[in-house]
Amino acid sequence: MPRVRTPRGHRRLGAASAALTALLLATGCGGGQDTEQDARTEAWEERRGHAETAHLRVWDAWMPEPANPEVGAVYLRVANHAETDDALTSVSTDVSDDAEIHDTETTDSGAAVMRRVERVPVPAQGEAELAPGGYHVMVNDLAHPLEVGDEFTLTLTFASEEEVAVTVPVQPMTAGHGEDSGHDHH
Ligand SMILES: [Cu+2]
Repeated sequence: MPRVRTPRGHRRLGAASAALTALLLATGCGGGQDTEQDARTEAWEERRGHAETAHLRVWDAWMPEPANPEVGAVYLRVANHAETDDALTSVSTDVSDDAEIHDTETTDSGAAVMRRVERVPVPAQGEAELAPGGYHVMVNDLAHPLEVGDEFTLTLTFASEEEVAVTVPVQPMTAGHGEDSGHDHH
């Protein structure tokens, strides 16, 4: 924010913030036509965890409030800025000693089943998404039940030996999965 020292500072700040709002509306992908639900979803999304190293960026990290008090799933996105392929190979948290990387598969009978995987590929100059219906971090044996508003630290270790620690907020299941937003697909 610009510092305004004149006696009319309040009015000038007001004008500056109106200009900022206009700028955000002009550049936002919602275009000001969001419904209330979309606005609430975006407010949750803004509070999701993010972290960065020289070559990796992690963002959109969150856990839907677990229905089962002992097990939760973490979703997030990873971008690899390096010229070489990388992969997420292990995970750990401060709320459980038992966190795993899972994928979700649909069986021949149409049931969704999860299985543990050793790695999530993150291609050079590319991205990986951990999202409902696909890859996720499964946090088993939670030390205590997690509720909306709680947060914890998730440490991601990559094949490149880079480590990224990201804060994961617990959010309502209804905070949105991004699957219908269309914003993030290339
Ligand atoms: Cu799982």
